[in-house]
Order: sequence, then structure tokens, then C-alpha cells
Amino acid sequence: MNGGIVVYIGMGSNLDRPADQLRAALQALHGLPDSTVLGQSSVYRSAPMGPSDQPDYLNAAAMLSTGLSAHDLLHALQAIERDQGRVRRRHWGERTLDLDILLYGEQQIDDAELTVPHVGIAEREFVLYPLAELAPDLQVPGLGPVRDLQAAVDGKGLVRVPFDWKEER
Ligand code: ROI
Repeated sequence: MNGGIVVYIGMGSNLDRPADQLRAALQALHGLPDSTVLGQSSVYRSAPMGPSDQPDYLNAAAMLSTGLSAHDLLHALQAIERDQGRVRRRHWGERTLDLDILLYGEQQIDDAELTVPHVGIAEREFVLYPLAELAPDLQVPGLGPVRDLQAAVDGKGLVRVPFDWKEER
């Protein structure tokens, strides 16, 4: 256990069997030092935001408690992305795995490496719907409750997909 800060991680993939990427990423989150996974959302499919000549995405969110600093957590997430063979071919293009710190407690962070709350959190339904499942009442620093942000996007571009987080590979 850890007397940690509650953080929310956005997960996304549209390459190399996205469902397997999300399962492997959640497993890896369970292995983070000084951290406990508290829950994970449903999985949603959506058309790409950005260039449209790339596959649809699967997105989800996870909630954890961690004793890691925001920057140590960021580096650990980047290591998971690398371990899963992340490729990113172009700006706003397809990727094997994206792990973003959406929220780190109630902290606002903005430096060369990290911006929290995550940039675009309020406009992206593929972030807000998973997040709202885990924490509808949560206050996003500077922006208000997740439920209000979710209500302001229409969600029509999202399809919740049947998903077994524990399926054998
Ligand atoms: N589009 C969707 N639908 N889901 C994502 O996770 C996602 N991630 C990105 C960009 C390329 C902006 N588009 C996305 O980084």
C-alpha cells in the first residue's frame, strides 16, 4: 500500500492489437512501484482525432493511488510505452500505446515535460467518458466537475465495447 495521491491515467491505442495493448498496459500499471490500481473504466472505440487515415482508437482510463512524484510517474509511464514497443509515426498520428497523466491529485503542473490536468481533457470525449465512470464528482482543477465537462461533449463519436480486461493472450 501507499499513502499516496490519487491519479487518473488515460490509455489509448490504435496499432498492434489495441485491445491487447490496453490489457498489457493495465498489467504494467499493477506493477508500478509504490502504487495501487484502484480501478479501470470500460473501453471505448472512437474515430481518430487528427489525421483520419489511421485506424480507430480504443481508449480507457485507470485510477491509482501512488507515492511516486508526478515526474517519476511520467517516466514510469513512458517506460511502459517503450516496453510495449511504442511507435509514433507522425504528429497526431497512430500509436501503439499512449499513457497520459490526466489528473494528479488536485495539482496543476505545467513545465517543459508535463502539463496536468492533461491538455485537451475538457474537449476529448474519449477521455471524459472513461474518466466520468471512475470519478464523476471529481473536480478538475480550473475546469470544474468531470460530470459537467462530460455533459458538455456529446459522446456520439464513442462506442463502448464489450471488453474483458483479464482475457488470456
Ligand atoms: N483520437 C482518439 N480517438 N483517441 C485517442 O486516444 C487519440 N490520441 C491522440 C490523437 C492522435 C490526438 N487522436 C486520438 O493522441
